Amino acid sequence: TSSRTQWWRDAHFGMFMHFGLYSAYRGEYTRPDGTVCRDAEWIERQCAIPAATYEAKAASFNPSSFDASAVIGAAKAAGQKYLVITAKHHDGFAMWPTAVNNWNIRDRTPFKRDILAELAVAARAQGVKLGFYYSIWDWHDPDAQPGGSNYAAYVTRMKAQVRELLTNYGDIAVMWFDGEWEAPWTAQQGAQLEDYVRTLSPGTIVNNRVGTRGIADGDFGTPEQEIPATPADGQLWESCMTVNDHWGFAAYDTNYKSSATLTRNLVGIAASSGNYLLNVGPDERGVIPSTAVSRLAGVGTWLNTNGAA
Ligand code: JFZ
Repeated sequence: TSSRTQWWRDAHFGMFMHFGLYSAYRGEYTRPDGTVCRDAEWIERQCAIPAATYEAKAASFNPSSFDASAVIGAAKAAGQKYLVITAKHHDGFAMWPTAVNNWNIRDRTPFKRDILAELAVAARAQGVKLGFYYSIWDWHDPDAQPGGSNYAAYVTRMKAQVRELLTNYGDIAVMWFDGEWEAPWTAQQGAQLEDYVRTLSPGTIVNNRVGTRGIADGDFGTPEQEIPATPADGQLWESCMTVNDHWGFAAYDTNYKSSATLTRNLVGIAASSGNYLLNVGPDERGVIPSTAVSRLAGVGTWLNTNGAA
């Protein structure tokens, strides 16, 4: 518990945002035979979408209604102090114009804008901290595949992307790694990546999925969809949860938690000195579903009414 993590421990509440090329499917893939397969941010893998088909989808991904100020405003209205956006999920698609490859929003979509730059400007203007989710597992880079001939070359590219994220967008509050469990990723590579982040950006708080989720990996543990009964000794922790039943946008998923449930989760987590990272998934236009926004706003109303904001 260093002063470096003070703001994060005080914050207790952040917005998680799963937004990527998968959002363009709206949770449904219609196969060539006309049958429909449903999933969200895992749709490429779970629905066995051919790589060429998934790549072609990028040409129609145009989330032109994305409004970074509105996103940050929704977080603020909920009482959330930081935002963690999926810069790159398992599909490997970069939501910023990375120079490392052309599998990114600028080179492949008609949208072309830099989601991360827009969020950085809006977050700074409204006093919300910004963090990036980055998947170590990568379904797109040939060298990252099981049996890929040159995983070291992929790791070099990954570090180059992490450098972009930590140097091109101002202060980055959190690096939230994921997908360490499937990649041919070792504890040593995790420790090296964590050191790399520390060197580039000493103030950035790092989650434990950078390595092997040990007590010494990163700054905080990441229980998922649960409030741990007995938090690990001395380790900071953050529970990530969905507002409905999926991380990425799925039009058919209207199973939104009530504001009361979300508030109870937040209060329970904060009472155990944890953080609550509550996810929303913008749709193919870049808009957070209005029900999600209003359920979050209900939490903010409770916080304000009870003097907890
Ligand atoms: C991962 C991703 O695969 C998923 O798409 C989403 O981004 C989520 C936040 O993280 O999924 C996980 C990761 C860890 C566990 C379960 C699902 N886990 O520890 O049980």
